[in-house]
Amino acid sequence: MTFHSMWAELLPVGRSSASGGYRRFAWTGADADCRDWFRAQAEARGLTYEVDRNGNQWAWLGDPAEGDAVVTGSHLDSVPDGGAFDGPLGVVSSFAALDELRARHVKFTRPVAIVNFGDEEGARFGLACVGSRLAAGQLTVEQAHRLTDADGITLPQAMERAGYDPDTIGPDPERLSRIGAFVELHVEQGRALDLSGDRVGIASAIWPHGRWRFDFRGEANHAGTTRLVDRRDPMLSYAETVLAARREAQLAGAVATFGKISVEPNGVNAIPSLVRGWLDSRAADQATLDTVVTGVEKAAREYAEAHGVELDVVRESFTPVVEFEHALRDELARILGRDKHAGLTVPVLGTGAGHDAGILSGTVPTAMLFVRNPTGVSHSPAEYAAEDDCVAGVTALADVLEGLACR
Ligand code: HGY
Ligand code: MN
Ligand code: MN
Repeated sequence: MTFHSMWAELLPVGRSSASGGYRRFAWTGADADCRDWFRAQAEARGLTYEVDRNGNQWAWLGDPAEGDAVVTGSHLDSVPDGGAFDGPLGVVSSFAALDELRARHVKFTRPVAIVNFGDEEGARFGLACVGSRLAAGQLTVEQAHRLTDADGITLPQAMERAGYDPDTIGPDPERLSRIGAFVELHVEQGRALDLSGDRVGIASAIWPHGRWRFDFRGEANHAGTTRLVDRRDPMLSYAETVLAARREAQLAGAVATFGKISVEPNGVNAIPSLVRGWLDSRAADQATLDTVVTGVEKAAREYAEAHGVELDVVRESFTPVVEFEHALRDELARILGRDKHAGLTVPVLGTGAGHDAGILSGTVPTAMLFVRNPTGVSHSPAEYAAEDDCVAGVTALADVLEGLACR
């Protein structure tokens, strides 16, 4: 199996023929097909395959019980109509990098594993990085059991229907204690590498970011017969809040997006009773993020009051700032053969995108490699990375794994 052949095999899984985007949501059929693909890749290489208590998949080379393992991998699930690279590039590259190391006949001195973390995007249940948060104890079993999708199916029910035992979920400190370093390769979700002319870069940090649900409750009524003065229309408050989010983000040099909305009863000729909007906001530091979200909520409450609408705001997902461990980051720079002493700067870049590596960074030493994305577009069917850049990423990951696991 080459990178190209693995990529081609995975490409059609969970892809919408209508949009060309991916719908690989946690614990659905498409997710199961991705998981089958992962297991087949692991077993085809004679790796020890296992699924942990939280449904994350692992493929081991060597004995995990030895500890101090070097782990790589990423996720295979997607956002609605996401691209082909966000997540899968890291998993496919991990298998390809292992193949490259075997071709180099390296001698591993530490256990090595490839992981597929479940439900990284939170597309179905609204919380990002469920698999890695559960393992790291950043999501309690009670919180996980309360996660519910748009059809009212809870996470435990979805896991059970997918053939997994939801009663085992929970913190996995023993497993994480076996990891000496986790390195996640990911397509860049931005254009820094395209602008610098580099194929591969190293992550420095992840911006703090979160998701807040704004529930605007008004009064359902007839769209044709209700006078404007008599309306309590939540759609108006929502619309004004969307504009306020852009304004607050612009003022603060941050980002804020209302990308998801649900309307009840969602009829063309009915004034809504309820408009739910989800805010995603991110900033380079916590204080700025707090300023943006506070500003948006304050504006939303003023708009709601002006229209006789009630407002509830619920924080559904939050990830604090992540500063990747400097020693591991600098080790990657050294291994990649370019460091400041050689007069060459290693492209080290921050990101506003969340990752499992960010969740784990509080528990194990983690680092990230980025592969050039010429347009920077992500979370879209248009997401793209050139194959020669992807292959350069595989070589860089193989070099890093060799440098870390074959001392
Ligand atoms: O939303 C994110 O930043 C990531 O893709 N889960
Ligand atoms: Mn993503
Ligand atoms: Mn991702």
